[in-house]
Amino acid sequence: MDAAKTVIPDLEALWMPFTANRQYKAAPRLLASASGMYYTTHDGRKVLDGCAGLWCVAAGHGRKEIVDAIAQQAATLDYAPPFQMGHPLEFEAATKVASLMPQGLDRIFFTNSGSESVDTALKIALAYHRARGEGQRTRIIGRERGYHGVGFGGLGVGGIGPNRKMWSANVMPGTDHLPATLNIAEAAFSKGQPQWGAHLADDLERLIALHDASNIAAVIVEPMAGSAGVLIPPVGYLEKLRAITSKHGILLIFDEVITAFGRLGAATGAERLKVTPDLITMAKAINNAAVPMGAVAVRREVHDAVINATPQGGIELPHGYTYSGHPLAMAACIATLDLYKRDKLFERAAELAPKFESAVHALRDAPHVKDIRNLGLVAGVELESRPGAPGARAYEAFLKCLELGLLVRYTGDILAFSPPLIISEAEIDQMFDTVRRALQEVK
Ligand code: PXG
Repeated sequence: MDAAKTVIPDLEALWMPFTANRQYKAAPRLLASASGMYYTTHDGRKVLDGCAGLWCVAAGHGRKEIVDAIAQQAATLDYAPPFQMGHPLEFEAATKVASLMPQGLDRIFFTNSGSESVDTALKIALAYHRARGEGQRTRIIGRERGYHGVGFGGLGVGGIGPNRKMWSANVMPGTDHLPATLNIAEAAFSKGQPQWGAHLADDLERLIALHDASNIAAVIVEPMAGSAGVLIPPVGYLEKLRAITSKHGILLIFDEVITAFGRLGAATGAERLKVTPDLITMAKAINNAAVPMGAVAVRREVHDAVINATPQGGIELPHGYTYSGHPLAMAACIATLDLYKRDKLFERAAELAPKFESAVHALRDAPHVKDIRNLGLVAGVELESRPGAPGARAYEAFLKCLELGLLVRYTGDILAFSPPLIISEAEIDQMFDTVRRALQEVK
């Protein structure tokens, strides 16, 4: 096919994000096209997408309904300024997104990425307390190993050391961190939510005693932490966080950039895990990643408090982006949410989850496997690190999988799986059979 003849372009000008630039450019890996469950590489090889791009292409690639909606919108209204002006699709999209959120979280702010959604949510939390005359509530609690994007706010509440290190003195101050919930010694090879670990939420009481509740605005956690290596919330843990935050007037923010829109077998992680926060951040699958887009869903009382604190005619929240509510992103969002509903993809994810769970846990006896964790259509396989070379084994497994026709994600020595929700049972087997073969070949 033509793709096989694609010439590799000059690679030098592009500074690639979160990439070992020199290593990559010495042996580049390019994707040329995608359809359904598969990418095609620049040299014409078909690769099964084991990670929905980057946890985002939930409906699979190149869906005609979404492509057509974007093309039609580009020809109708390419752009509209979002400040003091509006266009119909952004209101329609907000209503549709709101209809999928837990009850009460029905006010929607649009952004262009997960990082922007996080910083927006943090700003709204601070604005809310200020509006209520509690402007001293400024501290925000995150969690170790949490990933909340790369803005200075998200870095501040984030808990991934290497991401913070370079900017240590500049990340948002006034934070503190709960402990991460992963404990392999206690909960290795748990299927779904681990039984061990709910007590880790009690650390929030310790932080409240330290900082005083009157100074704390919000707690932000991923209901299931993806980026740092698939950390599943222990049974009862999120419930405790909810109870403690409510008791102390602290807002609870779920960062659902990965978990919203079907990944866990429901519209949101909140719905799947039966704990309702006050704000939810989203991006990625909100429009199948077809156009950059994010959103924040806000509990109505939080929204109303901020809106009503400013006199009529005043701008209630001095915040927003040139591309908030971008017409192409909105068109893609509406088409995507319609597709999820028509094809019952959230239900499909829930139905496939037991098969996915047994297939990934069958890798337990594969070489190097130290732990396996899963929830919905997400799984993490943690490998024993090679002595003196942390991360090397997972990187080699990633390369080997790619060679064998499977794209996976890796972080440290953890392989992460999050396929499009359209994956078939046969493709689930194909995916984990490939992983087994790759692990057998990795030293
Ligand atoms: N919050 C969460 C929970 C995320 O997973 C972001 C915020 C930031 O979103 P943007 O759109 O600004 O990138 C994310 C992003 C990985 C990986 O390898 C995951 C993300 C990004 C890059 C890599 O798991 N998630």
